[in-house]
Amino acid sequence: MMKKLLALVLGAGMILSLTACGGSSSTAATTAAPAATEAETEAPAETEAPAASGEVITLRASHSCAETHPYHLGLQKFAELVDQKTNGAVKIDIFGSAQLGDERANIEDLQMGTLDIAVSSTGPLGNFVEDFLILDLPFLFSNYDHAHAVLDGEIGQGLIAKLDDIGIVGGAFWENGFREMTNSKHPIESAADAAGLKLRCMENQVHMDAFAALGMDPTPMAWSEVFTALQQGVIDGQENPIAVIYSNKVYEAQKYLAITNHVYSPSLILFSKSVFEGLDPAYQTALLEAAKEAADYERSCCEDNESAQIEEMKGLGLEVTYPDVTEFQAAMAPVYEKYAAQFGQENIDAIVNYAY
Ligand code: EAX
Repeated sequence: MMKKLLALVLGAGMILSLTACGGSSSTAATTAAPAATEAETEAPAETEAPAASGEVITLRASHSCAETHPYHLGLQKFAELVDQKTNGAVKIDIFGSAQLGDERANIEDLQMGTLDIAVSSTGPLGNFVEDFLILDLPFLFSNYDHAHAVLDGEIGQGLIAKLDDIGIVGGAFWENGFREMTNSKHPIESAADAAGLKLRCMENQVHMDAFAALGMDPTPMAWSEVFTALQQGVIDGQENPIAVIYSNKVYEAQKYLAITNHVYSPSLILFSKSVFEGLDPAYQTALLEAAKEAADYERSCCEDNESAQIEEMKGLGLEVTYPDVTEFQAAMAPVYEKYAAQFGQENIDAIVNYAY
């Protein structure tokens, strides 16, 4: 089974096509937002049900990546769809680069109702809903199709339903992507080369256990602090999907990129339950429909440019290696043993063997 995963994971890493994001995304939704009324300029972003007067409702959406990253492009598409579905009654203001806080802080603010919408990787979610941690097991997903089938099917939708218990409405699974390793010390050609590196990781216990199993020094850190920490040499490296490495210019602070595809990282578009339930039911439906309809576009923005972005970063001086991940997978045995006891082997097998 694990060998099948290896072949498919490497296949996923090698055959990504060079096509642009599916369709163009309008920036209208983020530039034509109506002049904020007195009430809107007085944050917090708590949003009440629409007044009979047809007043425009403006919801604030946060994410932690650059404005060229698929999270931002996906939110622009989402805003366009919401505008269409509500005949202009609901506008989305998008705040990228962690202007409204990092992913974990955004999740807390959604719970409190002080933030309306956030796009976040599922990495921090395991601190709020432990069941999400199963998705972070290394080499769990064989390729993008496998991941999408699991997440958009009963397993993923079952996890989304659990967000209700923590005051959040899950809109839909979007994508972060297969995660790769960068560092400033030396090329990673084997698992032995990874050992000893001080690697920034997300605030996620499964990731920390996985990198420790490789003999690395996992250092959890909010994403907005990483670039400076890399520049200062506080950490040797980090790991993220190509779209994050490229759009956040991580290559300017790193010398080496290893294509390991060691974890598939989903993301989610999330709504504050208190804000969502305060909206007209028709607007609630519009938000959920738009979240799902924007998913394919956002995923294509992650996947379709990976090869071209890798080539461009090579041209900018990044040295790229393609290590044999068999050793990396073998090192994960104790991590799988630990989490089989926590999540249930049958639940891990259900994902690994999911028909797609
Ligand atoms: O969600 O924290 C991370 O490494 C995330 O992958 C990134 O912020 C995109």
